[in-house]
Amino acid sequence: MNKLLDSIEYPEDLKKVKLEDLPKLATEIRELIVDVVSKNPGHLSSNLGVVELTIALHYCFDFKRDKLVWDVGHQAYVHKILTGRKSKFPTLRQYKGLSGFPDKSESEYDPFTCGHSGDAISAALGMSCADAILGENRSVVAVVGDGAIGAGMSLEALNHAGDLKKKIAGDFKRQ
Ligand SMILES: Cc1ncc(C[n+]2csc(CCOP(=O)(O)OP(=O)(O)O)c2C)c(N)n1
Repeated sequence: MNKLLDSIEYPEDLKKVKLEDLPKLATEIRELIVDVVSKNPGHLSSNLGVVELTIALHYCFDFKRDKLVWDVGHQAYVHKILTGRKSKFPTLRQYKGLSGFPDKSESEYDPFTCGHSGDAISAALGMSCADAILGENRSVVAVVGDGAIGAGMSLEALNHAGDLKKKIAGDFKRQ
């Protein structure tokens, strides 16, 4: 049977998939992650937990223009698969292969190279402040897990974002 994932390289391909077919696509992405990560160890459950969330984000936003910032970033495998890196996915965390984290040098869809926890909201807020100076009107989304939201930096950044009233969106992942 043909896989939906075979027709998807970039988010513009994803946006052509019918809403009712998205659960099938989520299953195919999970199978790819389990297949690759079982041979080539990396973060498994963190990524299985964000399949639907990542599909929904790329379906609704345009991250060529909008900005998507992951906290820690070890949950970005689905994002990588949907943003032009599916064929390189088997090289994940290998020498000269795909990074296990978002990396600015890897893709225009990675606006922030990360690895530490607690910095996504601050980074997103900084981007939003820069947009205000540049006169850009776009969405900046920070994805923060339940482990990372408790970091002091996350809480400071929430406070800061609330004070500045910038247009950022936080998605708090449930597992
Ligand atoms: C500054 C910093 N401290 C500690 C860590 C170690 N660390 C790795 S993942 C993580 C928390 C992950 O929790 P969550 O964001 O909920 O992700 P998930 O449960 O999906 O793995 C932490 C604290 C880190 N990456 N950066």
